[in-house]
Parts: sequence; C-alpha cells; structure tokens
Amino acid sequence: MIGADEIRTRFARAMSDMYRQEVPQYGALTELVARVNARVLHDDPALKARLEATGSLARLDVERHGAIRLGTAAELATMRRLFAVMGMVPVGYYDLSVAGIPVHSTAFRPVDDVALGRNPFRVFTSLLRLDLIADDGLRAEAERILAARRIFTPGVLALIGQWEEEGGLADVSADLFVREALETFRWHREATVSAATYRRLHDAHRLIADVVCFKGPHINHLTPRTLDIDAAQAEMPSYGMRAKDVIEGPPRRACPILLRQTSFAALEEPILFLGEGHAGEDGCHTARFGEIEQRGVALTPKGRALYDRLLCAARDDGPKDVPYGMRLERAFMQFPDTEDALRGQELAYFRYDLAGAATLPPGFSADAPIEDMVRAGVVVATPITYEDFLPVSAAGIFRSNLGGGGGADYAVSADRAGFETALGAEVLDECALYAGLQNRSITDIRDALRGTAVA
Ligand code: OOG
Ligand code: NI
Repeated sequence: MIGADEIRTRFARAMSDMYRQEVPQYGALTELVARVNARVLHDDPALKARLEATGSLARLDVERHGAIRLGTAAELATMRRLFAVMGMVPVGYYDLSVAGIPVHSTAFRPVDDVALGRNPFRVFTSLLRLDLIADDGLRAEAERILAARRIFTPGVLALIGQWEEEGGLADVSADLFVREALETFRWHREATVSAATYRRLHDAHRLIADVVCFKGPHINHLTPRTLDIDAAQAEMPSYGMRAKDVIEGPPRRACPILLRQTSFAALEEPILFLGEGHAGEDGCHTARFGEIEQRGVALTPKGRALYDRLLCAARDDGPKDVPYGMRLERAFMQFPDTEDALRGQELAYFRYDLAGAATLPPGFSADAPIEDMVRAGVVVATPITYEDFLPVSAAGIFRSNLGGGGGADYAVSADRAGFETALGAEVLDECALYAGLQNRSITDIRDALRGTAVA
C-alpha cells in the first residue's frame, strides 16, 4: 500500500508538470523563485540552518498551493473524498462574499507535522454561491448547466471508493489515481455553453462564467513559496511578468508573520463556444495566473485580532495621499517584531525542542515554565509556520485576476453551516491545530525531562 503522503507528492508533481505545460509563465515563475531562494539561503546561513533543523528546507522546493472553484455541493463533497486519499482535509472557512466575490472556501491540506514536512501541498477550494445571483432565470440556467456536467472520471470515482473500502491503494493504483484525478483539474478550451450564455453569466459576475461554462474546475494557479517576496516581486518584470501592484498581507518584517502574496495578471486565453445551430464561435477567457507567497509564523487568536485591526487601519483610516505600503508599515509598527515578544505576549505559536541532552540545570523541575527553560538555554523555540490563507488577501488575489473591479455588492454574510452541509463534513479550526502542535511539543519536553529525572 502507498501512503497518503506519497500519493500527495506524486499528485503535486504531476499537477505542477501539467500546469507548466499549460501555462509556461508558471515555469518561469518557479525558476525565478528558485533563484531568489538560493540567494537568500546563501546570504543568510542562520536562516538556512534553522530551516534545515526543522525539516523545512527539504520541503521548500516542492512546496505549492493551488486553487479551484467548484459549482455544486455534490462536486465539493466528492472533492473532499478525493483529497482525503492524499491526506488532505478541509481546514478553515473563508467567506469572500463580503469582498463582493460570490464564493465561500476552505483549504484542503495535510495537518500533522510529519505530513506537512513531507509535502505541504494545499488547494484553496471555493464553492460558487448561486444563491447570490439575483436574477432567478439566470440562476436556474446556471444550475441546469452545472447539474449536467461530470467533473470526475469514472476511474477516479472507482479508486476513491476502493481507497475508502480498503484504506489504501497499491502502487499501480496510486499512479492510476493520480492520472485520473488530474483530469478534473485540466484546462479545456471548449466552453460547454454558447457565446450568448457565457456573456449573460459573465455580466452577472466574471467568476460565475468561469465556474459554470467549462467542463471542469481547471486549476487556476499554482503558487511556489519564496523566502523573499519583495525581491521576487521586484524581479518579475525582468521575467516578462506584470506583477500586481501591492503585496497582500502584512508588511516585510524581521520576524515574518502569516502570509504575504503577490501574483501576475491572468492570461487572456482563446476559447471555443458551443455553436447554436452553427459552428462554434471563438472567444477568450481570463482565469489562469501565477502567484508567489512567503510564509511566516502562525498567529494566536490574540495575534490575529491585532493583525486584523492593524490591516484595517492601514486600509481604511490612513491618509490617502500616503502610499499603501507606507501606511501598512506605519500601522504595523504596533506589532511586536522579535520572537521573544511574540512569545512573551502570546501573539504567535512556537514549537519547543530540547536544545541538547535531556538534562536540567540545578534548581529546575520538569514542570518549570517553558519560557524559563528557553531563557536558560535548555529549550529552543521555533516559529510554527502558518499553513493557511487570509480572507482579505484571497479577495485581493481574486480581484486582481478578475480584470479589475469585480466587486459586486452582496447583502449577505457568511454561511459556514451551508458550506459544511455541502462539504458533508465540518472544517477544522486552524488555531486548534497550531495550538495542538505547540502543546504537544511542550508535553514531549516535560516527558523527556521526567524520564531522565527518574533514570
Ligand atoms: C483563489 C484566490 C485565493 C490565495 O492564495 O489566497 C488564493 C482563486 O482565485 O480561486 O488562491
Ligand atoms: Ni493562491
């Protein structure tokens, strides 16, 4: 039997190869990121040593996230089963309707630290909210079109069933699974609708046309992870890419927090509409783009609340004649920027490890506060990487790839319960996962110290 981590690794590689063929600029982007990362590691041996010690260096070159947009509850529920084969489970709920985008989303990803270390491949997965289409006739038409399509191959459905029954897949079946699953994410230049239908859906919202008018949920970007997003952004034009104006997320920091992202604009691609009693008509569609990301430490709810408040301040209150980047820098001066302060004020999650042998200095007990052990040099604290996404940033990424504007005004709020019903499961709480990792590392240390005390 092939383990979930191995199937995920094979799938992520196959997806990356496919996307490189479909969108050559993605290949250029991975080269740019590889070059920037090599330079950062060369110039910052301390960072390199730390990444090596925590197993993060090995995953850096393969690390990617992608995104898809689904049309129906049934598609989402089956997608959950498909990702489960690869050890990817839904984490977090993201409501994009507040930003004028008619979807809500989750991220399918591995959750335990061994799996994350092997390959942290994640897919930001959105479900179209047809309930937000105001026009009843148009909504019914979109529903009809979506109900008729089959985005999964019979082969992949059979293999998912087999995996669920037997709890694993043999080597050959695993390869077959990867091949069959990949079909769902492939680009099809033939639309399933006429030009007129496409136009009507597109006018309701560009995203609706992207989800409804095609055979399946083409992967719309794959994102490599960079160690210096400012450098990568600055170099994008020399690789022939037009970068988005602002980097989403927090500003550059000595101790990177959460997630910073930027993208190049979606490509205009030729498509072929279904003919209505005549030959198909040529058209074009913009959906697929490239993105890069830099990941920092995961924040506690307290840290996240501070982040949200400062981000809001930079976006809304700052004097508008000051460039956004500067307003952001200014606002975030209030966010502590040393690891000691982030730990001391419980703003971020850390993983704790014994610095050396499991021995305690005189006067220490295995139950001493972990912070005292860090100060005494018995224990080292390492930031836990943020593995998730940010709704405001995601909205910015969506918007910049919907050809400007794209912000309808939806008078609705989040519908987490509705999303979970469609999914057929609850989404996991990301903070509980980070807290679990942190607490387990502390328990392990105390156990190890007690073990030596007894011996
Ligand atoms: C997803 C956009 C969000 C991210 O990295 O925040 C996203 C989409 O455009 O479908 O990928
Ligand atoms: Ni993305």
